[in-house]
Amino acid sequence: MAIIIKDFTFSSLEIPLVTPFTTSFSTQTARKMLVVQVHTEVDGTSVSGWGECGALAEPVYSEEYTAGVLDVSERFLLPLLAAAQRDGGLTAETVGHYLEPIVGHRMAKSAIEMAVLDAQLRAAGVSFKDYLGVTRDKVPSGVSVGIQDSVPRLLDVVDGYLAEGYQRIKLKIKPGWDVDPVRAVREAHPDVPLQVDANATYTLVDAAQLRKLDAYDLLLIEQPLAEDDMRQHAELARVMRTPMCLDESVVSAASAADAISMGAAAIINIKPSRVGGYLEARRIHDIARAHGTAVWCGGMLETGIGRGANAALAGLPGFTLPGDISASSRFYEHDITTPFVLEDGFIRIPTGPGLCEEPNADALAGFTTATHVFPV
Ligand code: OSB
Ligand code: MG
Repeated sequence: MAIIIKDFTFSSLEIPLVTPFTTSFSTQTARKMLVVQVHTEVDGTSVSGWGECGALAEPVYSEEYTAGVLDVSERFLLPLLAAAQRDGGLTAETVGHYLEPIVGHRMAKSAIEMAVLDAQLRAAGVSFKDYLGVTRDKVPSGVSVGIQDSVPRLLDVVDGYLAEGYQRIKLKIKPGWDVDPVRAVREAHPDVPLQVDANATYTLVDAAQLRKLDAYDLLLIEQPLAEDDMRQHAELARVMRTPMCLDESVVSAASAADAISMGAAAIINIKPSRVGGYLEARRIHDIARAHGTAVWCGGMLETGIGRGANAALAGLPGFTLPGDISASSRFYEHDITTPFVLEDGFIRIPTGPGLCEEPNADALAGFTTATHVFPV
């Protein structure tokens, strides 16, 4: 089924967060992001597809940022797709191949591939769940808890999430906010599945401090060291009992294979946007599963566009740990699709055609600060 792409519309959105979200790299009060709509024609019928881009407004989580995504898309990525289309045979599955000449920029590539895949599946009337061959109907929901002003405040926030039914708590940590908050949460909740995420803010010199976390029965420690410190993660993993999990360092199936074979990751956080798209995310799942390495699905404060697609991905059998796939209300009072809700600690996997529900036009317009149309 050949797909003819007419144009891409990139909408710059600014969606307020219900509470500020603080990590080791920034405090966000609103999610500034790009949503992509592709207009296509499939077998003579007009179909549009939707994607969202994981990039933040500033290059503080990875080197990508929203303005850079717009620039590289307009200047390089979409012209490559236009050329591929003239040669014929463009499908969602070949988008990644045609974009390969451009180095990096995986979040930009991911958003583009996502929109094309959504259009293709919508045209075929196939859900992403069925496309992936997922048989589960729902996935367990975890929540990522930002750095708070004080330990008592953190305990209140965690209590609130547990009361809502979240099945696992992830605490953001940084130097000066690590052992004390972890100890406090563990003492208050001896049995809760608990893990930490440092967002690349420590160095191997901090190994003695990080080892103190071994006392709190954590599921994993996520990305304590820098993105390019794969070897150092392997060294740290050898001296810690807490399983090592990588996020930022795993940018592709190839780097996932490296991390596994080096002993740098016992567990991998798979974020489709970080690795260039849902198809590469599935390849990482497959490689990890073949090695017996557990994976779980991370998040980038997705709207309803990405959240449902993440839930479908996390339905694959290698996703054995709860993901950062929370209810929409974790971040947003108003989402741009029907909000995802917690049902006994689970998020339901969407079953409609495509990767997501079409966003509500009024909601989308309400959060849009700029629109950019790129003909292909
Ligand atoms: O490291 O997992 C991360 C959010 C933005 C950037 C990086 C990360 C996160 C989260 C939140 O932890 C995950 C989510 O619930 O979307
Ligand atoms: Mg992380």
